[in-house]
Amino acid sequence: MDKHLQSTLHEDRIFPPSDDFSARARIKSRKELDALRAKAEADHEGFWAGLARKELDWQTDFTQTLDESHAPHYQWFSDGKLNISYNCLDRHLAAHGDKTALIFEGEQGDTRHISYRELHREVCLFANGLKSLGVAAGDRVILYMPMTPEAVIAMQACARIGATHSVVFGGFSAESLKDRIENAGAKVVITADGGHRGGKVVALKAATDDALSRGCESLEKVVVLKRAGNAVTLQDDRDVWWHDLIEGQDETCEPLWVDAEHPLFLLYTSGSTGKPKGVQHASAGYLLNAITTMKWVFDIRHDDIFWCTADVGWITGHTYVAYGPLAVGATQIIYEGAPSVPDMGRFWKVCQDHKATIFYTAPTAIRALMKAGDDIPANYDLSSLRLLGSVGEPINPEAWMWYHRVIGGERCPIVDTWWQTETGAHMIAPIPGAVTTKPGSCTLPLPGIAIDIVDPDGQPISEPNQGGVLVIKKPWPSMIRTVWGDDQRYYDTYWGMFDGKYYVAGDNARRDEDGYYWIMGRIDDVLNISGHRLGTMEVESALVAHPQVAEAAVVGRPHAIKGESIFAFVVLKGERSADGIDEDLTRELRDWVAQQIGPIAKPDDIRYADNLPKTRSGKIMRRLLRTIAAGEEITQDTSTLENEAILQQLQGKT
Ligand code: 7RM
Repeated sequence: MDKHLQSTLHEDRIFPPSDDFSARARIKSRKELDALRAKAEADHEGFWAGLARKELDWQTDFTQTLDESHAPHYQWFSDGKLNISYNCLDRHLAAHGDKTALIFEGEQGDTRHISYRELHREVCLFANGLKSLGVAAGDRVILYMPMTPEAVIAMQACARIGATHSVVFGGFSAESLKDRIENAGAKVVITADGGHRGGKVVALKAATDDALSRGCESLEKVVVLKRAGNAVTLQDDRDVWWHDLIEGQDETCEPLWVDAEHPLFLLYTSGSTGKPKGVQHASAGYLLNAITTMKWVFDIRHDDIFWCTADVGWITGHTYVAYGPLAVGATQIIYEGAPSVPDMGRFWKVCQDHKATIFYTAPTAIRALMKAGDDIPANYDLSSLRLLGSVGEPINPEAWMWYHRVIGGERCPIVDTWWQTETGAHMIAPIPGAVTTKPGSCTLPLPGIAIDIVDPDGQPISEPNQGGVLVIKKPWPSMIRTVWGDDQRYYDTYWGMFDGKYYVAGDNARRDEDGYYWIMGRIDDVLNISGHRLGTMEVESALVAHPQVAEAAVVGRPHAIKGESIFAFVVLKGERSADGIDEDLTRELRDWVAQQIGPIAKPDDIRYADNLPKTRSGKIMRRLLRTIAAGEEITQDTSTLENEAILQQLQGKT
């Protein structure tokens, strides 16, 4: 069997930054970037200590940069004190109090502009409201909210008083909400009557009531924002309207100075077992990497209009909506709803109407918008855009090219950012004014981030294009601190594979001859065809490169001779046959893949469907597809799927 993961896909297109972009960028050349990287390599702690003092406002300076005495529970700047909300709001007021912080657009078209001064006021009022409910430093507060400014206000208010928030995505069920409230031992839930999503009202308060009726012993109070105006029932002793809570509160609220390591938030990821896994982040280190990446990767400037489309229920919505843009004093767009309301032009209309300059979204959205055709974006003026970003999954080169050509007008650099809930901020990404991009590669590790690729024995793989396990070799400020209440699970999941030596991300990757990183897929999804180990990404990208294919997912299916054969699920740009089978096209696609990357990667089976099973944040769930490909009944939990109904179709039942 191959020791290394085999790579078969070759991509020769390259896109150097334009002189114009580089001239105005914060980091202007590869030389400048390499110097920064060399500085970090020469003195890892000194590099981060310098940035921590430059980029953060401290109430008490720190004397120790990195404390390794509890490794792998690393601590950064641990005897320093600061407040995260102060760093996001107060410090901008004197010079930029009237600058717009948030441009909000609801799904139904309502808009609001909120300045830094107004946001600060709202955060103070609400923080005082939380205090009046008895919320104190270290208490856990759950947010189960629509994507409105109040979600950001509530997160910032928690940070202001040292409460640890945990946002549960509004699309999750009452049962998942209950599990998270119980695991966190939360005292308060902040929710809304409802939110607008996909043309419907999502009844958040009703789901909260349902969750609380199933247990949640620790829960004392529920705060309810009036948003959608749908009918709700308030329980007298437990529930309070947001507007009643802030009524008469003081408009100032002194920030509570907390330790650098104070738990800022928990964010639950579903994990492979049923029990939710609460990724715990700290304060100072987290905000530091949020800030450095806003500057390095998004090249954020005073006059930018930044739009990250992620919901605050995901890490992307924490780092690049609730914290990063505010910490650097930027103006950002928040959109409440779905990209398809009223039609697939909504994102482009929002970009046009609010003059977005930086747009950051996920490959799943890019592929869906690409499937809708070029005519739709052509109806909008996208000339304000200067930089595009991608996050969440490998972006297939064809989707990258479409994004570049149709959305970016061949003018905007694309930053393909690799990172995780656990890493807190971008780890591998191009610096747009300095790094030549290649479609499908997240390019180079950021300064101060020690990435490597190792074989199953933990030996670094130095030959180019040999796939292996992606690891991070040195601690970094915004790293996960633990799994809430389960240090053993923290160790087992992220450090166990190489006995605590490296942080293991769970992805496979290769590095090409220029040192560029290419993510090949999750370790658990590797295909094993006659002893050749292949990642999912390359076969999928070869399929997506076919003019008729919009999206593809491949999995291994048990095979008597080869061990595994490749089973591909394909979404076409146009119509598909009713039974999901199309022999002519299948023959063509098999030949196409053989031609693009070699006969070894030829799918034995191809099934056509209207969509793929995805998590709520848009990642393809290959685990379920493996069960379907093997012809087995699905016994896994499918409630975290965004589109549960698609399973019937994928099984060939509709
Ligand atoms: C930010 C986020 C993390 C996993 C990660 C990868 C995949 C994310 C990229 C990517 C290829 C990218 N956090 N992933 N970004 N794969 N290229 N640019 O998504 O915790 O929800 O997921 O997502 O597998 O390990 S996450």
